[in-house]
Amino acid sequence: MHEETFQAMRQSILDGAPDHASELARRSLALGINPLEAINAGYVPGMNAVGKQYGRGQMFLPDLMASSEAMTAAMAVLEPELRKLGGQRPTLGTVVLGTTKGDIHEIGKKLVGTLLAANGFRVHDLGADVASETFAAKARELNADIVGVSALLTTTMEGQKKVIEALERAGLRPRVKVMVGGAPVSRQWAQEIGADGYGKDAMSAVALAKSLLQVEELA
Ligand code: B12
Repeated sequence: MHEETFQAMRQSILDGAPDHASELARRSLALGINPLEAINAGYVPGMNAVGKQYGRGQMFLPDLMASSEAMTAAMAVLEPELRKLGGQRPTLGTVVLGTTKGDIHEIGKKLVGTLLAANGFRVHDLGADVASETFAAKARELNADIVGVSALLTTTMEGQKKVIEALERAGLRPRVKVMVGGAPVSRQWAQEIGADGYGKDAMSAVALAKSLLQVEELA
């Protein structure tokens, strides 16, 4: 129904145009488009297309950065609306979230945090390029139920394993569940490193967090 708007959103990411991306986000809210649908049908496909073009050598690092700025601009408009969907629900559990050491990608991880918060989780986002010991220290401090670790580079996936090891050293496993995600991460990798679960996107991350804590699916 809103295909034209979604197409314009995809294009604003490909063009690396932050002002246009945020303008479209505002317009979509005015049209009554669900912010999550705008992200999933509009902006994320744009990021995926950018990733493919960069991988094929058809786009370069400055283009990648401009596209990520456009994505961040759109998210800045949509995030507060997503959070509102969470309302005043009781807290389902505490999640400590971050991207592994050496990895500065955080758009997807932020989206995971926003949706978890919108679904009633208390989320503490450590940001990107986070040392494994920092995950463990924060999990202890907040008495976290779940630690979520993002990695977007094949070279930083190993950091997810290091977080699990840091939690073990701190005596927090298996009480604290670990979920992992990020474009190069798979269910098989999650099993290999002894994580409790893998989420392919932000929606699955919410379902996974609920199932790890055995929380009933809320309507
Ligand atoms: C945007 C981007 C950047 C931005 C990041 C800006 C930022 N603040 O985040 C900038 C320009 C800075 C960047 C830099 C680099 N990038 Co980059 N980047 C991307 C790009 C195009 C999109 C990533 C993105 O935001 N996707 C959109 C979000 C919504 O999706 P997502 O991140 O996958 O997250 C979803 C799921 O994975 C999941 N998820 C994510 N985290 C978690 C965590 C948990 C717990 C769970 C359950 C789920 C989950 O849910 C999310 C929401 O649905 C990807 C290509 C791609 N398609 O992935 C390349 C890509 C990841 N980058 C790549 C590279 C090579 C780099 C650089 C090394 C480039 C360079 N030469 O310097 C640097 C790395 C610097 C560093 N040390 O980290 C490669 C990685 C190759 C590899 N396999 O290792 C990719 C795949 C591009 C390519 N095709 O070559 N990049």
